[in-house]
Amino acid sequence: MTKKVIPEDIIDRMFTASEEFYNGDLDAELPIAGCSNWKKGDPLAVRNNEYISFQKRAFHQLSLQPIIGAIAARLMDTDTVRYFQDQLVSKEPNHQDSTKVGWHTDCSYHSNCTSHKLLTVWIPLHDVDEEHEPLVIVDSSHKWRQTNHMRGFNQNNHREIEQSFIRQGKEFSKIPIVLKEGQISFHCSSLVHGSYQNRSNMMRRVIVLNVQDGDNRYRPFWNNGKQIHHYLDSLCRKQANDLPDYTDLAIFPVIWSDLKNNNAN
Ligand SMILES: O=C(O)CCC(=O)C(=O)O
Ligand SMILES: [Fe+2]
Repeated sequence: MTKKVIPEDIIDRMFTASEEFYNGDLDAELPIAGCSNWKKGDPLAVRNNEYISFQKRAFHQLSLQPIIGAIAARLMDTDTVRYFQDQLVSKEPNHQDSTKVGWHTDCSYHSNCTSHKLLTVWIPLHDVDEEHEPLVIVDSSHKWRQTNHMRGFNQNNHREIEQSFIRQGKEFSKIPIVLKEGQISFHCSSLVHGSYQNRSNMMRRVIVLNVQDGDNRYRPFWNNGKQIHHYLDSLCRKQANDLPDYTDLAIFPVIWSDLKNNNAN
């Protein structure tokens, strides 16, 4: 959790961009299917839109904030921080049980990455109090084993998952991350997290940004005989060996580089 590090005018601009986005005002259509991309008329109470910087350029202004990169570089102990993906997650107001986000780990969605250092940045577009249902993290869960296949984001089975960890002797201690506009939080990709229903009377909106360290590269990955692909694998350039290149700056721009900043001094 940080103090206020993102200026209010940038957050306000992102809030407006999210409204424009929901009204169909896009800069680019995602060229292929295969990711969550809520659109008007979809019944889902959690609106999940991935690769939003790709779809609407205004969101880059937030995702490329150097302060985010500078903090991430220290947390990941790396000299280079690259964008990996971002998403707009909103929850319809008023107690809807279906606005829960199930317990999951983000590394479960990043199996094609060689690095275990990827971080998620949670950036609310307004004050997020208890009633809006903040992000909830599970204390010390990044040390638990066998959590790298928890793809439960869209599940509504909190109690079931909790009980299964408790049966294994784990303490399932939940910490809500209440933030003011301009504050952000970082979590490592092996931390178990989710959230509960939005009890407020406004839509709860956040930008979720994933960043990769300088050493991260693509690796082929199979789960139960099925090859796993990341959405951007088919959009980024290829390496000489024909595998996706996670250092392609056109898709994964650098947010922070100690090398660049040292050269500038
Ligand atoms: O906003 C939420 O409730 C969940 C977001 C999330 O899964 C994340 O920040 O990694
Ligand atoms: Fe997550």
